[in-house]
Amino acid sequence: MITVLAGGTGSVKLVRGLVAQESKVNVISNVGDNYWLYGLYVCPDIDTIVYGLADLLDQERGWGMKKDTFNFLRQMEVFGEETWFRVGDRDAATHLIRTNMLKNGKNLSDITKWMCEKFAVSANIIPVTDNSIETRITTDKGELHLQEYWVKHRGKDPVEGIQYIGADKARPNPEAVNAIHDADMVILAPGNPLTSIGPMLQIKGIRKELSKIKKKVVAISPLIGDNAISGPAAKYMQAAGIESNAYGLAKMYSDVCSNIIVDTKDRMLVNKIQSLDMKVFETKITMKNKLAEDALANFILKQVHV
Ligand code: FO1
Ligand code: CA
Ligand code: CA
Repeated sequence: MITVLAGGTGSVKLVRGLVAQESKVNVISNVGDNYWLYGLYVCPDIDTIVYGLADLLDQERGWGMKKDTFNFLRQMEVFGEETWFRVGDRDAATHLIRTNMLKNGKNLSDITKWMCEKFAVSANIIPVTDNSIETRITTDKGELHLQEYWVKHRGKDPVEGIQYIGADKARPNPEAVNAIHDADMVILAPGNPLTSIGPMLQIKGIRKELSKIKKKVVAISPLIGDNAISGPAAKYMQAAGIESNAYGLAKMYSDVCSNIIVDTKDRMLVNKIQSLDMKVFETKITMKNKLAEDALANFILKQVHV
């Protein structure tokens, strides 16, 4: 049994590759990106993994449902609402039903399980906590919710800091703790280290459980050289005072992880990473198509012995 800690867009391809090859996969999902919009509770990372595994994800965007329409959003615009967060019509149904279930007293874990059943997703998707965590980006213009910074303001302003509001008080999902404890291997997906994996590591119970079994934890770098394969990871790492390359990532994860997979182009960093007492594996980490997803998943499951 394997357990993956995952964000959304950067993580979903690897999760799909792993689920194709392994019968029992737990996915512990980030909730720091969750966002209230028009009274609806949007969980981008959970939904991206659910849609990705159900083959409903819009692959080009990396979020939302494929072939979705935007009539609901256009009508909100008519009503004078802000529409920078592009919720599709079918996607809106997900947020609406989830919000109703929350209002009826269900927790996010149970709702997510129900959602997996409805979308015929066999992986066990576990929100890292049922409490609220909010990732906030500090810029010279003040503090913004991650979605406001990245989607509304298009990630333009220089980042001064990143905060995880609520993470210190959040109770780790007991199922997530067990999924880490019982796993043969725990994988830190190649999501954004600061905004996808970072918020989960900030929860004490999660961090502690990972550090206990760190020999079994394998991180996949989302970077090649000084840049992220996609998204703003490098910018956030620099803002957090972390070198934006595989070495910086390894150092950031070194308390909770003893193995790291880096791209073959980063061979020159291997010795330096090994000095952190980490095992380093090299392979091609970009996943441009399904074949590459399967190849990376296969490499992790077959070539990395923990
Ligand atoms: N990302 C965008 O860049 N623009 C959007 O309009 C947008 C809408 C959206 C709707 C539902 C959903 O689940 C995700 C959505 N995302 C969008 C992606 C999401 O906000 C990501 O969490 C962030 O891009 C940060 O990783
Ligand atoms: Ca995300
Ligand atoms: Ca992400």
